[in-house]
Amino acid sequence: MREAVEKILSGSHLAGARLISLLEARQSEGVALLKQLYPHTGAAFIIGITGPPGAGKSTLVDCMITELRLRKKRVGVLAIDPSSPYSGGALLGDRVRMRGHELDDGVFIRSMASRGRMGGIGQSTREAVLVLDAMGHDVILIETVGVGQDEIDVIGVSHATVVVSIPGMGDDIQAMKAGLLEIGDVFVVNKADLAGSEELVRLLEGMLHLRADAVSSWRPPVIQTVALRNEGVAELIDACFDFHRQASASGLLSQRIAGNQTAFLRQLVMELAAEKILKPASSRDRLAELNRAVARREIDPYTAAEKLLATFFR
Ligand SMILES: Nc1nc2c(ncn2[C@@H]2O[C@H](COP(=O)(O)OP(=O)(O)OP(=O)(O)O)[C@@H](O)[C@H]2O)c(=O)[nH]1
Ligand SMILES: [Mg+2]
Repeated sequence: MREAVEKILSGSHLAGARLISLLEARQSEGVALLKQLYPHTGAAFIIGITGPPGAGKSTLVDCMITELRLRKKRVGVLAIDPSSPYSGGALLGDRVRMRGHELDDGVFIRSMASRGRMGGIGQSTREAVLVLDAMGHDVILIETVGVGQDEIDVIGVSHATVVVSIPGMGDDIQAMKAGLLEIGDVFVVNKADLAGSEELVRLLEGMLHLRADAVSSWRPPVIQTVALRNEGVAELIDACFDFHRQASASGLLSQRIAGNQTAFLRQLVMELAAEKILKPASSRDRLAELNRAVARREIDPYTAAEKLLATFFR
């Protein structure tokens, strides 16, 4: 155990990858390691990159890695894949597009299934981020598709959120108004080589103008990029660091981190409680018994749940 902890702290890719796999498989051995690593986390700057499928997020992340390496930052990347719960598919796509960094010791890239055994990306992503943090990465990039719960979860672990959009999104922008527009700290109009990018920038700026940020005076910038040609990427990285500086100074960041932490802790408490309550054989028998009574309409499910809990909390 000591050895594994030291390997991870020294940045070993192999040890890091192994631990993330353990955590994904919900092995208690993984949690034991994470407990020891936790005091060594907290230094990384965590950036979530979200946006619709095909917006160029992976291409952009690839450029961001290059730019961050020029600035001597060690970079960890998590690519959250929504489509394939186990492997293959888009995972391969992301690997192929980020392949240029494979031989760079300062870059660690990991693809993760968005829906693990417990459902939802929340926990495994959070745990993987802790591993990447403990490995000594200065910046952690998390790519997720902005289609629903996944990006909401990813905000729950990020310090800054980059929302990527592309010209010609049309109605999608309206949908964005409700969701993604509220969560972005930095906005990117990628594929700025295509027609309609100036219009999209103006539209976004107009909509962002209406956004009320209570805590900070940060005005989310809209940055045009052509990820295919590595254009606008330095500006994007500058904007992320600017946000980090301002949000640190204003207290927004510590407030966000505290909120994220509370959510994590609550989630762990609920999982532990559920396990303690539902796992024992006696509980399973009692549950089956109550279930039969519910089916016969002798008891309603609410009362049944209360009865089961009552045996634990008197
Ligand atoms: N014209 C143009 N095409 C781009 C640009 N950036 C990326 N692309 C292309 O857009 C396509 C999708 O790029 P990805 O990086 O895979 O997009 P993604 O958002 O990661 O896609 P998913 O992970 O599948 O949601 C690829 O064919 C890229 O080559 C750009 O700046 N301009
Ligand atoms: Mg991608």
